[in-house]
Amino acid sequence: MKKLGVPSGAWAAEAGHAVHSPIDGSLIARVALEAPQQVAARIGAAHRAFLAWRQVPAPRRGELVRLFGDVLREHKAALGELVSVEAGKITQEGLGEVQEMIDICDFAVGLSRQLHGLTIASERPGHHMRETWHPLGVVGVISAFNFPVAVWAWNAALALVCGNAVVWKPSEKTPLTALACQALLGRALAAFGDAPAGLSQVVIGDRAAGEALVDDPRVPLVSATGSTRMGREVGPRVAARFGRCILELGGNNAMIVAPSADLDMAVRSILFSAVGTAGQRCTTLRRLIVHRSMRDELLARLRAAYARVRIGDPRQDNLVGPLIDRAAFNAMQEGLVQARREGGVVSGGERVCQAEFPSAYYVAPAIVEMPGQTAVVRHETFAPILYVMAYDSFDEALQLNNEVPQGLSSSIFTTDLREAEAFQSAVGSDCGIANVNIGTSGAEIGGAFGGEKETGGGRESGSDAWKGYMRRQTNTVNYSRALPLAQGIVFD
Ligand code: UN1
Repeated sequence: MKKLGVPSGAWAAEAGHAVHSPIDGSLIARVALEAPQQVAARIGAAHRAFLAWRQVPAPRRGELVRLFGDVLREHKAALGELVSVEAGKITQEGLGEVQEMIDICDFAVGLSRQLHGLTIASERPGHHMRETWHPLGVVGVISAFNFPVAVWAWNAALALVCGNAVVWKPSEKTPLTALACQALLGRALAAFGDAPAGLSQVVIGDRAAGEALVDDPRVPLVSATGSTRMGREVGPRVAARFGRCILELGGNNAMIVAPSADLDMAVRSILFSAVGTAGQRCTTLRRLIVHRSMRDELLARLRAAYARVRIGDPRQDNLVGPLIDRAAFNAMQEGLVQARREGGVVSGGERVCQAEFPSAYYVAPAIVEMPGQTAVVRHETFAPILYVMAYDSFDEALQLNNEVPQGLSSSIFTTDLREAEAFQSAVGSDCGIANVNIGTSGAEIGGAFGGEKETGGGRESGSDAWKGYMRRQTNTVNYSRALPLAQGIVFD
């Protein structure tokens, strides 16, 4: 592709990588793509910034993130709107995504006065042991189109208070929101005053730029969000140079609806989880495992709820906006064809709003009754398709929940305490997230976010996920005048 003679991210009419709005398919910008050498230069600058930043006391680093949270509060509406324009999210969800950024900033500020280590009892007299957490280095962040700003913020807010620099490669589908975030962080940096230059960088680039980030030994941690296919490439490449990865890959999230479930709550919850963000969250509800005795009633209520869902321009009063692009639409249609072939009965799924938006891809969310958990159900199709399967025993429901390759989010609707606890026990759901009486999506930042199996095993956001962004050091200090060896070894 022809390179623009202007800095990356600059708007230009004549050349560069085209950015389209999924709302109407229109061209909204062209951005220059950076070559691998430019990525390497950014990593070098970020590394230099890290060498200074790691010496700044953590609570002072927290002040930068506090200022960033303030800037985000001030510009929440504008950034939320840009998320709608570039990623197609409805206004509420665009705003919600920015709120998630603000929340993680608050969390990280508190964390900046903690970053707790341990003191450990030594077996030797006159010795003490402790565990210390140190800054790690440059953190590479690779993010997907569906959470174009929040996922970066989860990583960046923690990485910055942990004393690291950040190099971010956003999805090629959403470079504008990334540049906006970088500009907003720039305001916080200006207010902060003396942060080292180059602490936070954005790389607008294609696959080659991503590879340059993944392969660079100056990047000890790569936090990558996207498809399992992407993770299968990134993971081994980072491991080959003994780097560390936080992988947030595909989800194929299920909800069990048990005989004792509160159906009113279940229906509302299914609706948000399955059709919210047009089915393009990694936590989207894709599999509904419903007790056979409730199946017909739940399906009838769901169909009624689906029929009322307003689909259209995400900036208007609608609940479902567009799919990101034509490829997403095609993948959805292929999924539905395969589902029919495997015995599924499909309702919905067709293209809508075509007259108003001939170059955009709006769909009616689909409900697919399946005879069992066939191949298509075990595969994550990033679109609003809800597969419905019946179960007879709780064990069978649990087995269906667990027998897919992905392991991100799961939930059960039940008022039976035994089922609720069993679902969250060691022999229950095998997912990173297991909820009771709420849906699979819409996690708060306070908990660790991530999943098992093909979801990649990484944890981001709350709890002690910050430890993934630091290096652990074990310290043993001898304050005696003797030199005892561990394990009682005598060596003289
Ligand atoms: C994602 O879809 O990539 O739980 C992240 C949720 C959000 C994050 C989803 N807090 O739906």
